[in-house]
Amino acid sequence: MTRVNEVSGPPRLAEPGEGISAEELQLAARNHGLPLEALRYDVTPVGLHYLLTHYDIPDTSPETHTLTIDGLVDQPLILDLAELKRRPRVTHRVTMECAGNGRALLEPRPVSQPWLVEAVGTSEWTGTPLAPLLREAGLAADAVDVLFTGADHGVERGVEQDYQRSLPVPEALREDVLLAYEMNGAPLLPQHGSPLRLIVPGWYGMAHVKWLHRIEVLDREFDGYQNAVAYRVHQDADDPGVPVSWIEPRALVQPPGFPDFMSRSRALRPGTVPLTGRAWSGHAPVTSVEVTVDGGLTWSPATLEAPATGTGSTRWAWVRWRYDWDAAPGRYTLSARATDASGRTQPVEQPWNRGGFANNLVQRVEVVVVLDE
Ligand SMILES: Nc1nc2c(c(=O)[nH]1)N[C@H]1C(S)=C(S)[C@@H](COP(=O)(O)O)O[C@H]1N2
Ligand SMILES: [Mo]
Repeated sequence: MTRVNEVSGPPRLAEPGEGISAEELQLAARNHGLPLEALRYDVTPVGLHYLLTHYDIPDTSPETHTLTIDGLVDQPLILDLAELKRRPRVTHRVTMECAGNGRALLEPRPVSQPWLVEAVGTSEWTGTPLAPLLREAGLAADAVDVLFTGADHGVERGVEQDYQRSLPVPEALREDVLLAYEMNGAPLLPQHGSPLRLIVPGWYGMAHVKWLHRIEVLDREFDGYQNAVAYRVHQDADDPGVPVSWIEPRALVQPPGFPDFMSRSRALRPGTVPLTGRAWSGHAPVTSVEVTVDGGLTWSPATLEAPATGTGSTRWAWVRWRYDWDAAPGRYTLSARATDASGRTQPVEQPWNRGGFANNLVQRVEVVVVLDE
């Protein structure tokens, strides 16, 4: 008899020079990125936000969906959506990035969802804070981890599972961690976790569990697949490494000029070119962005613009940067590099890890400045 653990094989590293496979393309077509021109919006329109779903989008219903809070609590709770909506309502603007962003640019390439740089987006998430609910349920003093379970189910490297991720108790009790039921003022769409998801501002995407239906308080560190096996920064499977958590600083360039259909290389006209883009970091606010137009030989400071005021807090949202470039005809490689208040910045040569996680290599944008014909 065939067992479920024979359904999918171990992860693989691409051979030198091996192109993107049909399997990677299949993942990339389901899980799209942010079209980079959408970096122009402070808040990403919902359909332009990147998407990542490990298994299938589950068949959930806002009418019948419930959230159970149990495990090491005095009083287990079961809440439906109407009850959650009657609780205090807050909105946070949060930049979310997949931990695997940039993976396809690594050498050797970990074979998985082949992101280049586009696995990012910023939304206004509305919901109710998690911490008061955990306190109401009566979190035990010896609680260690809080486990979040989604309604989606699949198999990954031979392990059949519901999508589950835990947070250490102090993180779960952070006041800005939300149980969100709206994205940009509308009910969550099916692909973004309808009707309820977790939002953990500042952490990579894998922590923001979609289709959330159970929260279980544990007296130990959760050792399930998505915490203990996947989402670790390590050199090989035998090395436990460190768990992926806070977002590393990154800046992206909003592509200037106009693209070539196939290569997406950019052409633009000579003169003063306002270069702009976004920068973010989960660890600490972005303090500076530098720009290079000569492939990294010289860097110049960009101006940071305060984010436009929206509803709710903006600490967790990307900022816009701007640099006016006096462009003469020729070929150029443009990059922007973010530094945050913790002193973290982006590498020009990326340290490698097995899963391709939490990398934040400086982006390279090839442009040619051409005269009008
Ligand atoms: N239940 C569930 N939650 C999930 C996932 C998933 O596959 N299942 N993917 C995670 C990952 S890896 C990312 S990057 C974000 C993506 O959120 P989005 O699709 O709304 O952009 O959701 C996270 N939450
Ligand atoms: Mo992700």
